[in-house]
Amino acid sequence: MTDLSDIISSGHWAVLPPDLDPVETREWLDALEALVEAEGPERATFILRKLLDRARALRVPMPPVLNTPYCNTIPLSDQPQYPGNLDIESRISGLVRWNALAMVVRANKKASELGGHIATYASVADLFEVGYNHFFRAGQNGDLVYFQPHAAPGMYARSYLEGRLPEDQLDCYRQETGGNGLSSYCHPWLMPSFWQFPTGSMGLGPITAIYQARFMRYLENRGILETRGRKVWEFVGDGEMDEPESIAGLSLAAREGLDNLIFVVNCNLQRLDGPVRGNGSIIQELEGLFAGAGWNVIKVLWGSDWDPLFARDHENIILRRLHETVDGEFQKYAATDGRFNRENFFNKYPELQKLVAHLSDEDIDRLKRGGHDPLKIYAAYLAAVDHKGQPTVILAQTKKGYGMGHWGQGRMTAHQQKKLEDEALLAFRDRFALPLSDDDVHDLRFYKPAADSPEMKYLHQRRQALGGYIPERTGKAQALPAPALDSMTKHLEGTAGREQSTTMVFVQLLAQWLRDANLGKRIVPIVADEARTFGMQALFRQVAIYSSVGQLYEPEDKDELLYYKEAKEGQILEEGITEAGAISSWIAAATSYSAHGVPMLPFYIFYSCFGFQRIGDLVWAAADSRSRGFLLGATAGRTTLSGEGLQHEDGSSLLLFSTVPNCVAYDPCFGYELTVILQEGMRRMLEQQEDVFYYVTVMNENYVHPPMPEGAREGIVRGMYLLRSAPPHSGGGESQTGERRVQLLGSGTILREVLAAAELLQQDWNVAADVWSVTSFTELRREGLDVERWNRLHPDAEPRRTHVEKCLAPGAGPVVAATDYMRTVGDLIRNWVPRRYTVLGTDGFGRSDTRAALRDFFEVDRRHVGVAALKALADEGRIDRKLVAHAIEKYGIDAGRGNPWDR
Ligand SMILES: Cc1ncc(C[n+]2csc(CCOP(=O)(O)OP(=O)(O)O)c2C)c(N)n1
Repeated sequence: MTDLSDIISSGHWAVLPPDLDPVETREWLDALEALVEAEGPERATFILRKLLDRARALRVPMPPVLNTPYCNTIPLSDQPQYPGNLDIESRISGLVRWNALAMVVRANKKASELGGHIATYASVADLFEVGYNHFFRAGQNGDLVYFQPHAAPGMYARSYLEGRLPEDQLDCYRQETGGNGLSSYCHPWLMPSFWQFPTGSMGLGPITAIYQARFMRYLENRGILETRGRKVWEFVGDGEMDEPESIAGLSLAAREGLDNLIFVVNCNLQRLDGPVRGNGSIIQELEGLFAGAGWNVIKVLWGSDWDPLFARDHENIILRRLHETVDGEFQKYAATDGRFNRENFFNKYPELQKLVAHLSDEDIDRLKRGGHDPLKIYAAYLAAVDHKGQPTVILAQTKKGYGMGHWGQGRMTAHQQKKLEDEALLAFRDRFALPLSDDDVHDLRFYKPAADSPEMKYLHQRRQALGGYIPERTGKAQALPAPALDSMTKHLEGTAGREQSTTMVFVQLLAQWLRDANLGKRIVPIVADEARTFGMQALFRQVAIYSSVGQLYEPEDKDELLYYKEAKEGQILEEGITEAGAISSWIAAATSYSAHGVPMLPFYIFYSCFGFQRIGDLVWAAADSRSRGFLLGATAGRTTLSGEGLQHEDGSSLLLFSTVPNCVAYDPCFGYELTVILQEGMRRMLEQQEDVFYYVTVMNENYVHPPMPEGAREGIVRGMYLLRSAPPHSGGGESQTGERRVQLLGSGTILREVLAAAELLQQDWNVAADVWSVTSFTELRREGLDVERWNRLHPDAEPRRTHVEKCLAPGAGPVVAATDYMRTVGDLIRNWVPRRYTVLGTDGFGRSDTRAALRDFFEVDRRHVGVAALKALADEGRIDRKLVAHAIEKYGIDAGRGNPWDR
């Protein structure tokens, strides 16, 4: 008999090493069997551990222990009774398959550019159907299912049978602009009462599902919501497991013992272009990966009709043959018929040939892979649901394009297949015994049985038993009152000569809100190992760091007031160095109002450079998910984080965040601006329940903060307000109004340079400068575009004016803007600036130096702002051009040096 461990340890395609002393081997095995029989498996585990320890000490090379044979993890003897009606379920499944296929093919008959996928759902259909009929519990106390994105047609088709989507909507698959469409993939933004979790971008489903499961534990441990018993189901493709994000959270899931998490990997062995691991075995590889990370692994590889073959295979010849077979070859067997399989797979060894001698070629053709057999799937799901202490992954082997015959099944091109001719459709009908006439098939008619048919009754009964229908998304939760602005007066009154950074203002506000009786509990502070960088260590003690096991050690700094405190009910999510993990946590918290009916308010603070630029696709997923919460880009700007250099200094995050339609971005300079912005954000997200989220920059530069000017609130929120009016003319020379006057715009810390430039202009050149604080170029642009569009579409109406125009039109003189970001940021409002407009910014590579040197280098300091203003006045003919040259000389500016972005 072939020894299993030899098969596995020798790789899945290598030849077995010979057994040099079979009698001795037998004795060892007999001893083990006797031990298990007499004293049970726990005792056997103990002995094996002892043996392994001894072997290690004797330097015996260890066999790989993370892989098991290429067969089902759950033996037939442990398989539970199937609780459903297999016959009816199979008919329902066939109908869902048909309607999904018809929907895609109909859309592509209309316009082939619409696209869509058939083969993914065809492979995963049975995995979903068992879930729908027996496991997925609906409602806000139910399970959370992350759907494999390219299987979306199947979810629409099932919802159609369930009466949740009308037929005319099925006919609008991928035709959304008319308002009645079905989105290509799972997009809550586009179908807000249907999809919960956006998974269309590969890899984001797995990582966000893991952090969702962890967040549910957090809610439970903090006493906010009972989540026990609820499961997170994540359906992922085997190709999708290539994504770094897919595997990024695996060890966290195991470390946290997330037995509320079940991954189902649809191992159809193919991705888009071809096999996932043509020359290897993706299932064995994933088994090792998940087991190594500490997961419970259940392999569902072969259907029930393989059971008798395995039972008769006393020589393990099937396994030997399976382990020789690489995935590229398995794919070929999926794409070919029973005869080919017999000749090429089974006839390789006479013993194997004999094992299937009683089967016809058709029987061999029908041998199922485990992921297509409800009995095997059910057994795996039940074991996963019952498993304690670890997350479970189910590796389900399927065929891509299952049931699509030689038009699709196992074909290299299966993924892209979205058009099928009549012949293929008729074969599909026959394959799944669908109650359709040839005409029905030809016309691609959707099929829904009568309401009182056994299928429909069964389908509804099963869903009712599981609490309702999924997917379903809730958009509203209890509104939470935002703390009033007058509870924050400390930060509105300025710092009275004391220097402070906006990061510190934020941390103080956060500490205050954490003590708020209504809101405090709902706040979720999140960091990716940067709390100390942002001066947040006081919060360690105030609200503690969340740890599912509390604190099992005495922290090194226990004697200090603000020691590193971990606690089971801790509030801070200290994610470690994983921006992808931290934003995934943030998404879970920011969508808790929907997924759990419990609004939470996450504040994730990070190095702004490691924000969008690092995890931009997750930000889009957050937006799609209708997240509500705050992202704080700290140490923001190209020149404020002076010493850190090229990969730390951010000059583009505001621009990048502004590309996301429901992200509201601000770049405040002063504490009162930040306070107003955060308060307004809370009001919109918590009270008004608007589906927006905020990106706000905070800086580490210390300076004095003035009190909030009277009436500035509205302008701060809209994006721009007058901060400093030029003092009245002090007499002598020409009039300042009109002639020697400029409008200066600044944001973030560069606003202070702009204010200083106004002083220089006044003192050195007798130029009056009004200074505008621009808290958000991006919001000004949004409003500008909105007004512009309205005017375009209402040519006969009184034209509306943008906030920028309203602010700047009454003033005089050219306009100059400076920010700590690329010039494009200042340029965002160019359309509505009513006069000559010059923009300064920090285009180029970041580098290390002092702030003063960097602002000189990027040409955004007070001197450069002053020179830009003088140049604009000269171009307008309002001052002598020579003054500009004088200024350049006076300020020691080297006009001969190259552009900062070239250096
Ligand atoms: C981030 C990302 N990259 C690429 C794609 C394009 N894409 C869509 S499906 C697919 C192949 C998926 O293969 P697999 O995960 O094995 O799923 P299957 O359809 O085979 O079940 C690819 C590359 C995507 N959706 N997202």
